[in-house]
Amino acid sequence: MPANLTPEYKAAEAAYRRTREPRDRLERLREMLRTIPKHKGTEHLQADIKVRIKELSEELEGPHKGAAHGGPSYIVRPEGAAQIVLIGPPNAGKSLLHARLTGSGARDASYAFTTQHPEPGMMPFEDVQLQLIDLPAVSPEHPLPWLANALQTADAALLVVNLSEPACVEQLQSVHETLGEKRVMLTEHWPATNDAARLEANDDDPFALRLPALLLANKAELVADPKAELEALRELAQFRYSALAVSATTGHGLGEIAPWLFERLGIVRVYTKVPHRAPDRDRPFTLRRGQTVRDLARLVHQDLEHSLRFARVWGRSGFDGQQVGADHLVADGDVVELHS
Ligand SMILES: Nc1nc2c(ncn2[C@@H]2O[C@H](COP(=O)(O)OP(=O)(O)O)[C@@H](O)[C@H]2O)c(=O)[nH]1
Ligand SMILES: [Mg+2]
Repeated sequence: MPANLTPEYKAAEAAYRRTREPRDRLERLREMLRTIPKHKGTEHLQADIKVRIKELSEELEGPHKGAAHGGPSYIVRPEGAAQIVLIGPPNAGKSLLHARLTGSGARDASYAFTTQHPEPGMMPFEDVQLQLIDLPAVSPEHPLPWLANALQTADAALLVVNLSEPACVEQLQSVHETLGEKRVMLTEHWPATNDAARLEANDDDPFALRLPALLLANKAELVADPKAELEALRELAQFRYSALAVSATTGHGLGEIAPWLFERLGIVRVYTKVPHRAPDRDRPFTLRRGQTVRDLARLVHQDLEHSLRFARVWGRSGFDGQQVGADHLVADGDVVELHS
């Protein structure tokens, strides 16, 4: 990182890292370019910022052939409790897994084989939804110039491999290399809290992206001893991700995926209520471990964050009806009454 960056630039960069909405990101990038000290030491970074601005503005403004309204087709607006991407070599079963997990069963494998751009879908877990995005294969043969931008909105990745494929080790290596060239790193480390996620992203490189990953060893029904095979793969490929042996065809192991993600992402469901009324149990607000009543207020309504006086909490994070302040940490299943 260039040494003499100004506080103004650093603030712009921090704002960029915090932002997920693509248009806001573009704004922040322009702010970074505007504020970066223009000297020799920052030339590389300036060039990087310009490339990102170009890519993102083309993505947002350029009409795409495939897109219905000429809008963005490669960046999927986050919906639900978290956004998770399916990443892996060709033919690993990403699209079939996507179809099975999101219930978009209409798409058969012959169609899925032609995955060309991100395909969103929702994977239900209890009363929340996780957004699952099917992606084209990540391999040197199929360059995806938009991939780094498309991954910026993701919270995590499911790294899918074909356990019965003899070239699996090489394929994994090639996925890692291809992502690495785009400064995307998959990590076995899932941040314990929302704040930790932000701090860990605080790398020297503002464009480096670290995505927590769970490895899915798919087509497990094709091998005699999936457990042993998976351990052998772990040895050979030297990965440290948590891994599940699954089969998109038989459905084996698929039920474990959503609960695993829910837990490791630290998703926290909060049900709101108004005084003297029953809580709204239909649709929880979803936050992350480490978030507070203030974060909830912001989710409910922008203005509420500032007008909030106190809250009452029922559930794990407080005794029944306990009065708490804005900094109170919320816990999964809490019922919260916001008072402004
Ligand atoms: N035997 C078996 N075949 C699978 C499994 N999952 C996917 N397939 C098949 O593998 C091929 C590639 O699947 P696809 O989902 O298109 O892979 P993608 O390229 O990673 O999206 C298709 O013929 C699928 O039917 C599985 O768990 N077991
Ligand atoms: Mg596919």
